[in-house]
Amino acid sequence: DDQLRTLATQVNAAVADWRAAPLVPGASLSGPQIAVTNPADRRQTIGQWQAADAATVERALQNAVAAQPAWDRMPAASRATILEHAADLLEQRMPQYIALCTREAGKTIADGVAEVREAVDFLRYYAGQARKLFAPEPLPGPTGESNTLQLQGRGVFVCISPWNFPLAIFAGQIAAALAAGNAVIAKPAEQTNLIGHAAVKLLHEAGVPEAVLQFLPGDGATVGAALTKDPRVAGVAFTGSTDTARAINRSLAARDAAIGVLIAETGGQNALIADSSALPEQLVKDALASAFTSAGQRCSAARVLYVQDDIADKVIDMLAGAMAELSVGDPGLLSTDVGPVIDSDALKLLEDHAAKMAGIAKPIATAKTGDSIAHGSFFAPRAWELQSLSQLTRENFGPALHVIRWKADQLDQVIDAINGSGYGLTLGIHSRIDDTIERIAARANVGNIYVNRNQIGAVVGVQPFGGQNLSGTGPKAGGPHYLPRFATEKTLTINTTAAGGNASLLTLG
Ligand code: UN1
Repeated sequence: DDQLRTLATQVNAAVADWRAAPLVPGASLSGPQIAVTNPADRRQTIGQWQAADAATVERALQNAVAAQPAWDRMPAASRATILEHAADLLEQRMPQYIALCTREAGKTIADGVAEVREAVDFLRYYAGQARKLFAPEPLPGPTGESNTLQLQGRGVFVCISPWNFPLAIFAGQIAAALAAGNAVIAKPAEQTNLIGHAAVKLLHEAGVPEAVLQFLPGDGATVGAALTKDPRVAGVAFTGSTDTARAINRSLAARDAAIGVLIAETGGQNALIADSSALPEQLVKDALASAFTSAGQRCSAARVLYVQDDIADKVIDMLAGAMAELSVGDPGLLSTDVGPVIDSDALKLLEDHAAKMAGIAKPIATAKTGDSIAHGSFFAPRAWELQSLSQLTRENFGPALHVIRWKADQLDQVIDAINGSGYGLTLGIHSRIDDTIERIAARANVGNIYVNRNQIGAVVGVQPFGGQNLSGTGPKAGGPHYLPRFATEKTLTINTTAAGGNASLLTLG
């Protein structure tokens, strides 16, 4: 529509000399400027970034420790007001943030819009939660005593975020940690430093003190590992691979300090189960959206389509037809369905996967690509038919879908195989039979189940998002239990009489 066209024009016109460097008060920055290239066209440099060194990491920790108590003592409602102001600013400046998502992360315009919206939603949601949960709560108790439960920030929180939601998840983690009264050190994914830098600047502009929210771009060893092993860090919010989450957990546990908290959201081997009562048109549309939106670079994306054999031929045919219609190319064009993958390493992994599939799977379809892809990291969406889920040994983070047929008496085996992958993030179900839907939903060990729709795009506050087992620690992002995990609880019991003793004991006594 017209609004989207106007937005796309603004997005594509937004050019700036985007820069990212550590945002750490008092640090003296040195070191090389590293060029950032556009994943859709590697010949284009869109900005520069500079990595943090060990001295900058140390300075950031000192700043955070010094600044946190005052931030924590502020009423939660005042912190919330600042985050809501940031949400307003982000909304006003939508085109330039979408532009960054398109150029640096290769997001389509539609994905860019969703990305900014989700960031705005996270900021407002955790602000609202903080107002509700952080007010001191008087508890009933015996006469002669007052009892209050109060949430407080844990201290310094490190937020390590992924490139696939470089604004939404980045801002979401930070918003929760800040709302709860923590000082935050944010380490973005190395692929999306420019977006992270712009988001942190915006939060500063909205009123978050610079020492309360610091920005440390850099690699996992110099920045990530140095932070997570430091005893001054009270907790880490992390979204990324299961292996990295494990390493962070080990590092937190090994410190000679209080045991740090880890809130991790990791990968998935997400399935979509369709039985013979599924409506093929709807199924194919939802499978396509679940597998190929954002070039399949969502941890929520469908990787495996289990289709009951009665409808399998028809569905596979329609899938191949629909894939031929996908438009793969320039993410800045409104007509593009699938943009590039994030970088050449990601592309290489997918190409290796395709080579492996060529040996063991039956090809179903490869989407067509236009001329615009010659210089970018593009992987045309692909689908194969497999015999069993055990043929997939890892999560394939891109537009790759695997179809497996099942027979009427094999439903339990299908669910066992999905649970057996060890992951448990999203699950799609396409069926018109209530019993089947209930049976699958009850037995599948996953965090988010979607019935007769696509299985991506969880909405903050509406569909709290996060998985089980290898897919993460919980609590779910955008859900009511997330924010309290960033806080510590304090019970305050005051004797309101002039006599000594313990009113509770007398009452219970
Ligand atoms: C992720 O891919 O890391 O439900 C999370 C969704 C998004 C979250 C995906 N809101 O698709």
